[in-house]
Amino acid sequence: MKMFGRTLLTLSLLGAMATGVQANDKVLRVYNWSDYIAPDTVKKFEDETGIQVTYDVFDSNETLEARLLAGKSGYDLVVPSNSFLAKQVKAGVYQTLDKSKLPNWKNLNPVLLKNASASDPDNAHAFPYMWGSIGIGFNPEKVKEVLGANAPTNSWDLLFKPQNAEKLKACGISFLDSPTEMIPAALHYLGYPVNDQDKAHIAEAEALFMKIRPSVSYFHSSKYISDLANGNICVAVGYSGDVLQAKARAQEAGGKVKIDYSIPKEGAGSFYDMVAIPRDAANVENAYLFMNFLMRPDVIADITNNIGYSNANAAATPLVDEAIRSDPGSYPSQEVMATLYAIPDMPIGVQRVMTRGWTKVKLGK
Ligand code: SPD
Repeated sequence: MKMFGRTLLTLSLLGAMATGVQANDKVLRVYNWSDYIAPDTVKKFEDETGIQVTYDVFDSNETLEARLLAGKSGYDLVVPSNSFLAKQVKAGVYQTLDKSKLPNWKNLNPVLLKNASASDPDNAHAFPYMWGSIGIGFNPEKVKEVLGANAPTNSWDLLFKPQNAEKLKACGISFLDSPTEMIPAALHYLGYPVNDQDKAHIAEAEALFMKIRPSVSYFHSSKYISDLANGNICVAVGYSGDVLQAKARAQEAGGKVKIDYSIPKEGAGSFYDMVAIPRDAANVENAYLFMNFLMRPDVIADITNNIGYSNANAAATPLVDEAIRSDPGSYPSQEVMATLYAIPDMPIGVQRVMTRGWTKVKLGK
């Protein structure tokens, strides 16, 4: 029996190789950011197509990139940010998209497609899923208790001024565990370009973190959602939609904990998260079906309504809850948008320098 099964498998693989068509069982393996999909999206897709989805999550580009560059990630669909995409495209990590298999592409927002094409000319390998900013999530009541009514919650001074961080230590501070996002934030605060490759300037940015390191509770890129919501920390540098999820959870839990999100007036990082098919994906046709499904206005609007991030689908906008569309954290004003900078795409060598420095920051020595 076993032998027969193996022979059949071998024959179908040989057949697939001969026709150039990749094998597609009724399975799909997706690797997405944590807290980045509606609770029933995958089930809806499975019910409509009969395809079984294995859905895994990560919480940093660094983690995703390590898997992709090691080769044979085992995934059919992944979600890198635009700042990492360009390098990965050049490294040949992704398949060129056959847009004839994506009839719902027409629903995507042309302005956002154009912005995203800066990392992937002609949007040849990926489409934008969600976008957002990296700002400050905070508990206004606790921050006020510690720093008074004039606490600079609209400025990076809130955290980068050691005298503020020292006081906020009492109620808990967290930063994203991502050197490629946090070091540019410090460079920007210090008045340097966010894509500054000067090692002395990068060292200054690390030194800024070292000064406040004793006041930081932890560095993590997803744990702050629940910690903000249940009052375990009072300030988190985090992703816009994740902070809005913390706010929603706190409200659902009775509203005792209040959470706000601010995009600091000095400016903050912005990102697009992009959906792409790895070169060695085993279930390419199913990946196209899932991509096309995610481009459906009803599907993507439902995701935004659950996770609080703005999607890149123009046709979905009328279906997005008014509360989200009018939230300046999800949909900032034009004025605020003008203060956002794109998280820079750093050469691998500079990325390594940042990662080494960041390890020292986390260790505090
Ligand atoms: N929980 C989902 C977080 C998604 C954040 N992606 C951001 C990447 C920033 N470069």
